[in-house]
Amino acid sequence: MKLYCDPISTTSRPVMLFAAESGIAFEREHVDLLSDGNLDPAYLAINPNGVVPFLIDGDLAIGESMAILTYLAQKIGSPAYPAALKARAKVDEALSWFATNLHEYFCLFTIYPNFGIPKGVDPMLSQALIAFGEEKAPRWLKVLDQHMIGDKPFVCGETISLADYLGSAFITLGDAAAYDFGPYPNIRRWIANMRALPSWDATYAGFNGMVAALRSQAELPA
Ligand SMILES: N[C@@H](CCC(=O)N[C@@H](CS)C(=O)NCC(=O)O)C(=O)O
Repeated sequence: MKLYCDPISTTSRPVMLFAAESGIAFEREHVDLLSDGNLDPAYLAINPNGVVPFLIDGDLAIGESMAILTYLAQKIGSPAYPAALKARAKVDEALSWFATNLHEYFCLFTIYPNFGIPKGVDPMLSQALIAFGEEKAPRWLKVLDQHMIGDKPFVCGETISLADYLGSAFITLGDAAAYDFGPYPNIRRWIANMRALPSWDATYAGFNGMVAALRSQAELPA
């Protein structure tokens, strides 16, 4: 298997972390987003979307972090994607929620525009998006904190699921903008559980380096 990815990519890290925690071995091909490696014609020939992650497994070529996660989990029979119908439906629900409601309002509106993403966005529009996100994201963060996590260690219960791998990458993106998770104690406890995973530090090292650089540029607290 070959995984095209970049550790600074928020959708690559869940796949990299899940694979590392599950003992899934693959050849890792670094697609350097900072130098537009995703737009290199050689990579576009593999994945015309020009985004990461992207997985090749024999005759299967597949993108989309959620699809890659569920494929890998089913391939190895991982308990992180439970076989029981109703338990699996709850993991699917949380995956979809993270990839839509949370990703849009928190990542796309609140955090990314701080760093000129999407590329070429007008700075005035960025400021408007950030203001909109800061007003609206708490609605979803409250649901995550109080209802989805509540007093449980993980989003879908007592044990880790694919939703935790995906969701924690979106939430920790907030580190790049020093987002204040003070009002969300259950989110903070959950993220601490995720950070305690044996493969977290190695998987997140590239991202943490980028966060430190962004914070010093923006003169945010370390
Ligand atoms: N829905 C896709 C999104 C993939 C995606 O947009 N990845 C970003 C990095 S987090 C990327 O490669 N961006 C490059 C670009 O948009 O040019 C997934 O979940 O895998």
